[in-house]
Amino acid sequence: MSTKLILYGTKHSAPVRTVLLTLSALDIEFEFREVNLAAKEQLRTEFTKKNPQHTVPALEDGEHIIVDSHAIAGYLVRKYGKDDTLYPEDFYARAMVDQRMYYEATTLFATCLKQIIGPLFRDNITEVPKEKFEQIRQSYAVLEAFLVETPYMAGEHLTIADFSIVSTTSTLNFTFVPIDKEQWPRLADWLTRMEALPYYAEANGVGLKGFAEKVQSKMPKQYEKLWKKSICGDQKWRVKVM
Ligand SMILES: N[C@@H](CCC(=O)N[C@@H](CS)C(=O)NCC(=O)O)C(=O)O
Repeated sequence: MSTKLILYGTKHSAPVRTVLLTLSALDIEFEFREVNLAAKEQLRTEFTKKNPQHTVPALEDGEHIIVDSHAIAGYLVRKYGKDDTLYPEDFYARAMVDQRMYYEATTLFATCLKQIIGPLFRDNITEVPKEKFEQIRQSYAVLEAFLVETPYMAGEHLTIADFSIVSTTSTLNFTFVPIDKEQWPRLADWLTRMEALPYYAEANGVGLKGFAEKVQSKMPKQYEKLWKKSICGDQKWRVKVM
């Protein structure tokens, strides 16, 4: 590779962690450039020139800039992957991966996570409305259904759909609605298998833990109450990545 890839982002961001997981799985060298969202660095002209959507992640590959975690993950596999396992060339297999990633983008991230995070960090609310937790539970039920026929989110093998979904689902699980292994056994098992990937802790766990600490500081009372009420009383999920 002639030019080193540059990834712009913060490890607290779930979409950024999707890209970190993909880069790790492909064993690609890259430079990480921190974009501090709290300081609104994503709105600075030097960044909006690269990404008018002012979102992270953004990837610089020589003269090209690619934005959106799903587009970046697919690009990385197609350009740098030794084979197509993580993002299959087969039309149907790829459609499955794409569908799962659209679900992540529109529901897990945009509807579940972003709608909680916005008010928490932008409007300084300290209590998340209960219906938001119900939306997360409903999305866990959909993920459980995705896993009925196959061990991974989009088929028999690990793909970038798993990276995308684990970045948000691990965040929702760790901060807002712990995954109850009685209610969603396939989802709990899948998450355990994802956590066992050799690069998981570094690529997803570190940023996830940092993000969870920020959430806890924003809603300390509700956070404790949520975890006390959790059916996963052993807090297995919570300590796993620490
Ligand atoms: N669909 C996008 C979502 C990216 C996104 O919204 N990132 C958030 C951080 S998690 C962000 O950069 N927010 C800053 C802003 O919108 O100004 C992706 O998957 O990359």
